[in-house]
Amino acid sequence: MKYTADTNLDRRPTSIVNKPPPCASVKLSHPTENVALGASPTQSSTDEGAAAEGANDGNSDNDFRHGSCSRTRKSKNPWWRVDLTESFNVSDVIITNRADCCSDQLQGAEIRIGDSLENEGNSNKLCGIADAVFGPKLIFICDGFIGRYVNVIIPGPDKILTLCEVEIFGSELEYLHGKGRLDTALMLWLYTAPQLS
Ligand SMILES: [Ca+2]
Repeated sequence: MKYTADTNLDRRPTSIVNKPPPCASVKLSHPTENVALGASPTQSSTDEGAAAEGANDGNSDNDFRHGSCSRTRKSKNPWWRVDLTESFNVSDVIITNRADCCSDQLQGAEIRIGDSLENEGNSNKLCGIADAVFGPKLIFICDGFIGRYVNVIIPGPDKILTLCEVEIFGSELEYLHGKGRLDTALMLWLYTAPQLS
């Protein structure tokens, strides 16, 4: 299983970022950034006006009453999905659970990642299951998962899916296999090449 309960709320590593040299006019994107920000979300139903957008609005306020969480109606197999518009190499997914009450409702939530919309994306590859919800944040390590769609689903009847934030860290495939590598090589050359007079 690739799920861990949260321990460090500010755990995003920064050491993996290759800080661009000051000479660079070449833009090198952060190899892992929250790609859920600005992406288009949807969910199986909406309860209490808590739209899908609450789960990726960049606000991790975990008090549902403050209006920055998504929530479905009590239903069978409720799900939330975000469309990243292109496939990303996902490294990890961090869910902020609601903390004002009902945190255990997230028990059994699954993270699924892939490029298919079959079964609303809920049949895509399984990254992890929240089978022990006891922290304010749930961290799913999904290294090696590639997909355009990231789903959170709670299988079973009479479930409510509330998500105060879903952060998805990953990098463009282009970065790994093409442009990014070229940019890096160019930057290194610019940084290390002798000054031309
Ligand atoms: Ca939010």
